[in-house]
Amino acid sequence: MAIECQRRDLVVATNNQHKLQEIQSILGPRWRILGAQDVASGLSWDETGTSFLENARIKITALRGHFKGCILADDSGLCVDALQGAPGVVSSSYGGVEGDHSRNVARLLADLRGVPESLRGAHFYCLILFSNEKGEEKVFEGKCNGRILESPRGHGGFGYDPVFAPDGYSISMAEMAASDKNAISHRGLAMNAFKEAF
Ligand code: ITT
Repeated sequence: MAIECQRRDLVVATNNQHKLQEIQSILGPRWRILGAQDVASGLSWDETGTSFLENARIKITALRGHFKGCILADDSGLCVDALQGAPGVVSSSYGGVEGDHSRNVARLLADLRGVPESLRGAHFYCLILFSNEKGEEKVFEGKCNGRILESPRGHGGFGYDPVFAPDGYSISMAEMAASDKNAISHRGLAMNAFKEAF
């Protein structure tokens, strides 16, 4: 499918401000990134899908009734080997409260208490679903391998960044400069594939 989009406005179907900032910084000034609240104040959706793709489609569908142009949805999460891929698609509510990053991290560390470093492998995964004004879709993916630390480190990024050390690094993602995170992150890789498609 040849992707066509006449405008440089891109609405991202997210209510996560950190994601919006990362996406704006990865795509650069050629694009004006708007969030869900910019086109449909108060809009929310239930992420009831059993896969990243299903959840991304739920986000696009929720926004499509409010915006006819190009929409992009990011569904992402952390998959931990020792937890058989959990929290995965429920990463944002793992600690019991949707979007509460501190609770999510606390539950993850509790689940992994006593698990040695060699068994703390994990990866971040990001699926980007793009829908143009004709409703044509394309998927982009990115993955970042690493391991879960014993305790939180750093204040950058969001979500599980303070407890995730990417492969080849001794620091957490929350200790990295934003540009360094974007160069290796699941979202950075997926968004760069998206960028190349235009
Ligand atoms: P939207 O649904 O509004 O986009 P969300 O934060 O709920 O925002 P997801 O449903 O995609 O987004 O859930 C992703 C969760 O995975 C997110 O809340 C974090 O807990 C975690 N996550 C995703 N990308 C991350 C990153 O780059 N660094 C740290 N944690 C991340």
